[in-house]
Amino acid sequence: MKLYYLPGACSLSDHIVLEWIGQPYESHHVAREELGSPAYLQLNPSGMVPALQEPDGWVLTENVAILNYLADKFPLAGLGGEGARGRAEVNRWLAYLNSDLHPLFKPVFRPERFIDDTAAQDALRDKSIQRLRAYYERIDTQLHGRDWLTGTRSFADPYLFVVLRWAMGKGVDLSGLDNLARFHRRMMEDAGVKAAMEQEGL
Ligand SMILES: N[C@@H](CCC(=O)N[C@@H](CS)C(=O)NCC(=O)O)C(=O)O
Repeated sequence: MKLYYLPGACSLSDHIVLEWIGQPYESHHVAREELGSPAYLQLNPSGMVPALQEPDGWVLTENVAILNYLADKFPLAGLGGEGARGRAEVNRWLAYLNSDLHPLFKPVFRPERFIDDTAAQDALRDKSIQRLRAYYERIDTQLHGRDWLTGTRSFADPYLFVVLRWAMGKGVDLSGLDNLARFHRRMMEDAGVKAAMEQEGL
C-alpha cells in the first residue's frame, strides 16, 4: 500500500491511521507542482491528496473512503467502531469534519480561488476563521468526558487532529476549549502520530 500525501494536509489522518494499524506501507510526498501532472491525475483526477494505491494498481481516493477501507481491511486495529452503530458514530463525526468543517478552511488557505479582489480575500479569510470557532465548540462539547470523539479511538480522531493543527496555525480562537487542548496534547504524545509527523517533516 502506498499513501500519496502533502505534509500536514488531510492525508496526515491516513498516515496516522496507517501507523496505528502497524502493517507495512509506503508513503509518497507529492510535490505541489506534481498535483496537476498527467501522472498524478491518473491516480486522482481531482489533483488532490490523499490517494491510496494497492500493489495491484488499484487506487482509492476520497479521505472518507480511504479511512473506512483501512478500518475494514485491518479490523484488528479496532479503528472502525463496534458494530453498525459504532461505525455510524465514527462516520457521523468523520462527515462533520470532512463535509462541514474542512471546506471552511478552503477560503482560509486559498481565498484567491473564490474571489479576485485582494481586500475581499482578506475579509473572506477573516470571516471563515471567525465562523470556524463554533465548529470547534461543538467538538469540544462532544469531547467532554471522552478521550476520543466517539469514546473509543477511531479513524475519525486523526482527522480531528489534522483540522486542529490547521486551526492553531491559522489563529482560530480556541480559547477555553479545554477538552480539545487535552485531546491535542494526547495526540502529540502518541507514538503513531509522532512517527507520521516525522515522516512528513512536521
Ligand atoms: N474531497 C477530497 C478533498 C481532499 C482535499 O481537500 N485535499 C487537499 C489537501 S487537505 C488538497 O489536496 N489540496 C491541494 C489543492 O487544492 O491544490 C477528500 O476528502 O479526499
